[in-house]
This record gives sequence, C-alpha cells and structure tokens, in this order.
Amino acid sequence: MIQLFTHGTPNGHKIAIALEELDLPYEVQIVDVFAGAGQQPDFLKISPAGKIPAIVDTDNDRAVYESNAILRYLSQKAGALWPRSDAERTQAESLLFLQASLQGPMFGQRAHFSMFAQETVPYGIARYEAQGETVDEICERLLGARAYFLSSGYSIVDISFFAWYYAAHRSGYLKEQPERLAAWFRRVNDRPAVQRGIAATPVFPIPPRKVPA
Ligand SMILES: N[C@@H](CCC(=O)N[C@@H](CS)C(=O)NCC(=O)O)C(=O)O
Repeated sequence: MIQLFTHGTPNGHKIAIALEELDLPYEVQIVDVFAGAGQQPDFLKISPAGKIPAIVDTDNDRAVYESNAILRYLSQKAGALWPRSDAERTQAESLLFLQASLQGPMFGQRAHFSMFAQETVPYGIARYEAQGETVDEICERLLGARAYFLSSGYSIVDISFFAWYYAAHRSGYLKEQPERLAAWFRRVNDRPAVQRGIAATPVFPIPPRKVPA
C-alpha cells in the first residue's frame, strides 16, 4: 500500500495519476503545505524539505520524496510506464531532469507572477511569460511527430510534463498552440486514469491571470 502525502497541485497530481495508471493501491493524506503543515516534525521525517508530494510504501517502510523520484520508484515497483530499451531509458532520464529543472520551475514562477503575487510586478510577469513560451517551444520540438515524448509510447515522462500543463491549461495556456503539444495535451487528458488521478484530491484554486489569455 502506498500512502500518498499530497495536495491538489501539479507535483501532487503527477503521483496520483501514476498510481491510477499503474493500478497500485494507495491512500491519500492531504498535507496543507500552504498553511505550514509541511513543517510538522513527523512530516519532515518523510519529506525533509517539507514539500509535497511524498510517499511511504508500507510494503517495505520506505519513504520517497521529489515527484520525479517518486514516479521512477512507482514505475519500477509496478514494472510499467518506463521504456525497455537502454537508449530510451537514457532519453527518459534526461527528460525527467528537464521537467524538474526547467518546466516545473518556470511554470511555477509564471504562475506566481501572473496569478498568485499580491503585487503586480511587470518584469516578473514578462520574464516568466516568455520563459513559459520557450518551454512550450522546447516541448513541441521534443515531441516532434510522436504521440508521446518517447517513441515507445506513453510513460511517466508524459505524466510528469502533463501535470504542469494541466494547471497551465486551467489558466488559459496551451489552448491550440503549439499544435502538436496541444494535441498531446488532449491525448493525455482524455485518459480515464489521468482524470481519476486529478480527481483524487480537491484541485487547488488558481486566481485569474493578470495578463490576457
Ligand atoms: N521539486 C519538488 C517540488 C515540490 C514542491 O515545490 N511542492 C510544492 C507544492 S507543488 C510545495 O510543497 N510547496 C510548499 C512549500 O514550498 O512550502 C518535486 O518535484 O516534488
């Protein structure tokens, strides 16, 4: 059994979607990190930075934190959603690092400046709106003519990128363009397990965009 410590945010969605896709039994515990619950001593033993998501696998009493490390752990446990060939595994690892170091932080900052910030900071808005567009262009190129990020098919790489695109889409980004990326988004969004994963936690409310869609 997997205990999932989470919240209705992109990094949290990644894990609930993967658990649904992999058909692994799990129970959800909401940790309201935005109200300081991440700093509780018991939670810090599971997730040292006090962030969600984190899991405890009660089959072996192991704790895992960092969303993409959790995705790898779960795909290994279930033996699915990870490529079989060495060459594609190398590519998949690179893509997971790219997601964690580029798409997640840039979309996070864009959401902060364009939606959440109490103060309107034009420099921050312009910088991260532009960064977000750059990430879209990179993903469009990476997808090429494929249905999913890897030529072997749907994997945890798609789940990892999708979770942040799901939040972005709710705020009016990625409606039609770039074309192949928008089609990939619809393809992943249409998967029943993806919708069950999203529904596993109440979705975090996002304020309206300060910039027109
Ligand atoms: N790199 C981490 C990021 C985790 C993260 O930033 N989680 C956010 C919610 S999506 C959080 O817990 N924020 C609360 C805080 O920073 O105190 C991952 O991929 O898991």
